[in-house]
Amino acid sequence: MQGDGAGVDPVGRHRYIAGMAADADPALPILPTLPILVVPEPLLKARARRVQPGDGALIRDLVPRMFATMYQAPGIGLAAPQVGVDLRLAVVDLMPGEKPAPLVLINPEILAVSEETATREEGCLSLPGQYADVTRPARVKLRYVDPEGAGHEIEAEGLFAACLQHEVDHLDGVLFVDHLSPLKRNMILRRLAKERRLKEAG
Ligand code: K2U
Ligand code: ZN
Repeated sequence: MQGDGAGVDPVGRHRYIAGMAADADPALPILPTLPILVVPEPLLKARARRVQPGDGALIRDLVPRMFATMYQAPGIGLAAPQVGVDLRLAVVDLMPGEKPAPLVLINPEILAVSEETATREEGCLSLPGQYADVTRPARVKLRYVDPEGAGHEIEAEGLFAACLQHEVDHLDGVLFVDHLSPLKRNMILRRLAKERRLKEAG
């Protein structure tokens, strides 16, 4: 598919990103979203495998669905393991509402982090309803490959830096609760387990 790198054509990109704009052609297929895995799914704790050249077709199909899933959640980041796919791939869009700026991160690597740290409340689509203050390096340098195979190196700070680290963590089987004290981590995991039991009890 031709496109702007997010794996879809520019017109289609606007429509599926903006949630099928009013002028969308009703015949356009609505991209099915994917189920988001919730803790304690084992895949969320595993190290994902690197994307290989042979994964092109899978990525072209998966990336638009991951964006559709992320926008619907809503979220500003989503990692492939969260939708059950064992690949070092994540999508990010910090401004889904205003001017979408979708970013596809293939085999992302954090090259450097600042000494300075920043603390902000984080959530996670795989730990629904759970939030806690997480301290991370304030600035990061990230290397990644885009769907066209081009390499990139970017520097990020603020929410962007937190999001990039949060998504790369997912590819290493690390969740934001793993950065908390054992007490706080266990509190959140116990709350999730209780909510799951109540939901299953109906
Ligand atoms: O990976 C995910 O689970 C989506 C995360 C990404 C994220 C977490 C913490 C800090 C930045 C990004 C979020 O659930 S997306 C929801 C969200 C929206 C706005 C600001 C922070 C989190
Ligand atoms: Zn998350």
